[in-house]
Amino acid sequence: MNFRTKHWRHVYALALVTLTGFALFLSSWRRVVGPFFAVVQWTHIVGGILYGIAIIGWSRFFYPWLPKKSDQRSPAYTRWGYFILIMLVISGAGLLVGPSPTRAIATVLHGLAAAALVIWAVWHLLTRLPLWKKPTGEWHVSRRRALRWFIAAVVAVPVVGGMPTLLTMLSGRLDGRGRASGALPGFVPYTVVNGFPDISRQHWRLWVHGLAQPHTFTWDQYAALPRRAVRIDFHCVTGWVVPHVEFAGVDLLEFLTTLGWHPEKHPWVTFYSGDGVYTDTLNVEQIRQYRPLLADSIDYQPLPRAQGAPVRLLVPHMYGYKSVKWLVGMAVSDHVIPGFWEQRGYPQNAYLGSYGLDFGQQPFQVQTHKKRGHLK
Ligand SMILES: Nc1nc2c(c(=O)[nH]1)N[C@H]1C(S)=C(S)[C@@H](COP(=O)(O)O)O[C@H]1N2
Ligand SMILES: [Mo]
Repeated sequence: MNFRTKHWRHVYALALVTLTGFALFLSSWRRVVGPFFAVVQWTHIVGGILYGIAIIGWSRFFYPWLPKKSDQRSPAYTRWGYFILIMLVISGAGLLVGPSPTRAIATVLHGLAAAALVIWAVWHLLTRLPLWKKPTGEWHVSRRRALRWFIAAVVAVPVVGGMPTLLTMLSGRLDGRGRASGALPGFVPYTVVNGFPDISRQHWRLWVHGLAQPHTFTWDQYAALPRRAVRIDFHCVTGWVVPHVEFAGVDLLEFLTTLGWHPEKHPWVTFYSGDGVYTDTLNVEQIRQYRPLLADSIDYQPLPRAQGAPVRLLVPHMYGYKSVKWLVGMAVSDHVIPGFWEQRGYPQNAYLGSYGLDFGQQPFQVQTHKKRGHLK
């Protein structure tokens, strides 16, 4: 097969996997993708598997190796490209099927390889630019070439735009000391507003509506409540995992029960973020089964601002989007009020495995360490 055909077929396949990958990782893109999140996720996974089989199993037919005695570029150039792609395929497989610690490592490798691929691809694009000019010196823009550059731009803009988020995630994981954003290593501190709300304990209030009478807690009143800690693996639907992380705070079920909650009358609870936009919901069965926390501490430190300070919700064994950050209020109701991501097509019951991806999950178990309710 001719080199050009092979090359472009390969570029289109790669563009599909790259675009869907960044659409999964970047929350700005996930908002656009909305209800098609699962479609994008499966396109990325199935596409990635087929692509992996093609470049590992049939590399000679599928990967655009340069003709042996090419005078254009040294073969090292294409070998590096091949190496990066293999790393992406292997780490992708680790993300898909591994247990949490494997997935945590795979996240870093997948991110590193993705960053390397973007750098490689940008350099590749730039070094191809002179070909716009014909040897005779006149400009040559065929329709096909214009289309290809258009596709390249469509892929490059979001992908290059997503690099800072990717590099932030990687730097946090690699140096292991957290990042400028203040989040713990391994977490990708998402926000759907511009920046992270800055709510001091002094100014923070937690209101509860829908009960016989409304309640408002100050920090001091909240801090006097009985405490509990839970150790979990924190999963985001996008695939990243932070294994063995301990959150501490106030047990939601005990909290609401003490306030006189009648779940048979008002089985639904809606949680509100101080960012003014983000919400999420749980029902009484979910609260009884998963025992969420009002969490103010993570790995024995006060919750960092980027991760929802002073208090966030933490729903163990459900995907991260259920765990509302900068929690400022909750309301009980007799019907469901779909949360931010639920309005955009995510399942309300987001237990791990909702998307059928968590092959390595342990059976669910509530862990309580009554004495370890660290508060600083
Ligand atoms: N207020 C608010 N809470 C939020 C989000 C958000 O964007 N805004 N993102 C959710 C998602 S999708 C995830 S994965 C986790 C990320 O938690 P982290 O910031 O501790 O990494 O927060 C969840 N809670
Ligand atoms: Mo998430």
